[in-house]
Amino acid sequence: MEADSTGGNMRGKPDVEMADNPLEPYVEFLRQQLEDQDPVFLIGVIVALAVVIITCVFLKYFLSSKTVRSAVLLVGLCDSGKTLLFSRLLSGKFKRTQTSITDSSAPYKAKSDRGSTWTLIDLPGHDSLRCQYLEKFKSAARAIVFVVDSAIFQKEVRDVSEFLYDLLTDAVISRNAPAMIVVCNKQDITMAKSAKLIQQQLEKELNTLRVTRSAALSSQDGSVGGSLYLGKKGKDFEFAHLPVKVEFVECSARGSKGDDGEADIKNLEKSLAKL
Ligand SMILES: Nc1nc2c(ncn2[C@@H]2O[C@H](COP(=O)(O)OP(=O)(O)OP(=O)(O)O)[C@@H](O)[C@H]2O)c(=O)[nH]1
Ligand SMILES: [Mg+2]
Repeated sequence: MEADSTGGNMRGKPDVEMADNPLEPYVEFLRQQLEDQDPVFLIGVIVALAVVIITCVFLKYFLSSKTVRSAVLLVGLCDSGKTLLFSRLLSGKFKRTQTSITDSSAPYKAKSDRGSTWTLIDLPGHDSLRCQYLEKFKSAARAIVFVVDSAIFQKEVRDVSEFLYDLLTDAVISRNAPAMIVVCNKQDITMAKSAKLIQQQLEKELNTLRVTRSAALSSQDGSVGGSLYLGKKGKDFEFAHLPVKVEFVECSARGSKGDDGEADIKNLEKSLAKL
């Protein structure tokens, strides 16, 4: 009797739930329909569902891998003006700077209608620190702002080219292809070279460097052409030949009116607004 009444309860409970569950008639209807269907039709439905799920997973992966790259890196030789640019882009204010020994980062809102927010990261330019900081942040780079001191460019052309060559031939950077903006800074100084001239000189230097670097590599490990070749083979090097878009802009983080005046960084802000 007892077992019977317990069994009755156990049998009765789902009945009550079934009656309470508003979806039950639909589930029942669906089950009926599925039972009546042709197996080929069912396989078709399963395949279609699988395609939808795989597409969703793929889209999620694709979109998230894009959003991860939200860093705008400020790189360049020592004293080129990265830290002052960092301050001007974020607050517009002039700041006395000292050689950076670590990175600084802050959210930067682009001056566009979309107003996307990127993480602006100022990296130290000193040769002994440069590589380790670049390693740390390069995979997150959506854009690389390569800052050049246009006033002493002639003296630094070799070092600037070597640094730029390392960036452009880096496996991670060339795979992710972040936008590359070469900022020809310190245009307030009379001796400053124009962006056009800097571009031409860098093309000339990189043309030589890609020969000397690949020759050095092949004599080291016996391989020929193992590393990434910059530009088009058999043609003089031009930035336009690269898969990465390289843009040259003129700027002055200090501005023409000195420390108290505003910076002249409109060109850089325009480029950052296009990211
Ligand atoms: N005249 C002039 N001076 C500038 C300009 N931008 C930066 N400077 C000065 O250049 C010096 C170096 O600037 P920083 O911003 O510290 O240079 P940095 O690239 O951060 O240098 P590291 O941290 O050593 O890699 C400072 O005295 C700045 O005031 C500019 O557009 N014009
Ligand atoms: Mg600095």
